[in-house]
Amino acid sequence: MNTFCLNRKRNSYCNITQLSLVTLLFSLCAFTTVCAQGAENMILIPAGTFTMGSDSRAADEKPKHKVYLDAYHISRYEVTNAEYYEFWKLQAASPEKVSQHTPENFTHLPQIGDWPARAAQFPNYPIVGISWHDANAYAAWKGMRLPTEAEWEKAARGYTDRIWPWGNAMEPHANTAANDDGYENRLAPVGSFPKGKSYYGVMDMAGNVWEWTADWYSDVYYWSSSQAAAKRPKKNPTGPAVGSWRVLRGGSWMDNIARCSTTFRFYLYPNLKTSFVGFRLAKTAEKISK
Ligand SMILES: [Ca+2]
Ligand SMILES: [Ca+2]
Repeated sequence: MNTFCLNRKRNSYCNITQLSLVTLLFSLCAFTTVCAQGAENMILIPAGTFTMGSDSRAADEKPKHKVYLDAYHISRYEVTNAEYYEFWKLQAASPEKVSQHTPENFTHLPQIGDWPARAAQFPNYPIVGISWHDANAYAAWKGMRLPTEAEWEKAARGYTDRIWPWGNAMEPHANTAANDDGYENRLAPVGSFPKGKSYYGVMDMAGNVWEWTADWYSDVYYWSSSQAAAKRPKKNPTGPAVGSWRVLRGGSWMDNIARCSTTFRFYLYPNLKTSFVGFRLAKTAEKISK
């Protein structure tokens, strides 16, 4: 793991102007070979069937049913401020675009801060204050996409039926609203909870920031998938065809641990920019022809 890109300490270049400060950051980053979304930090999730949903939790998570997914990659970490800054600064040639993809400021939350200063101040913290559209634009720029809801859930729970990415015990292995996780009422740098990694090694799938997925939300999606699965498990489902809200998964620093489970489903209007929503990337694995 790259120590610069995942350094937990705040840097102290406070007397330099915002832009030169951020430029300095990325000059340094260029000398390193690994940032959070480097190729080695895209985790291959093998093809196969997994169990989606839960029989014992919220109504929209029911019932358990089988879903088949082709192999895909998902990013080990939530996308960081430093990474998003690389994308954002390239929009500078178009005032319309730079405005469109500028994260929301959180002056009242100094632990998150204003953009772009926070890209240098907190480079390894997850990007927040971005809409679903911003997340999509970033993913496309990286040649990737957002995970589907099914891809997100498989990466979080593996082939087991884990309630949380690490298992079924309610332990402080995630940045939630609890006071015992080391990050009280604030974000944590990505990858701060190695004991909370999923079966596949994906980090922060519980807590820290909610993560936009590609899918529209429907409260009967799991039920309708289960009806189809009774004949044959759905293959690479992409969610409802239409909707008003996009699905978010995993819970955040503002949520109790129950909402950070591997099956809990949340949703927001896609144009909302909040202090508790970020995203991670996915990419379909290339098929090797014989
Ligand atoms: Ca916390
Ligand atoms: Ca998360």
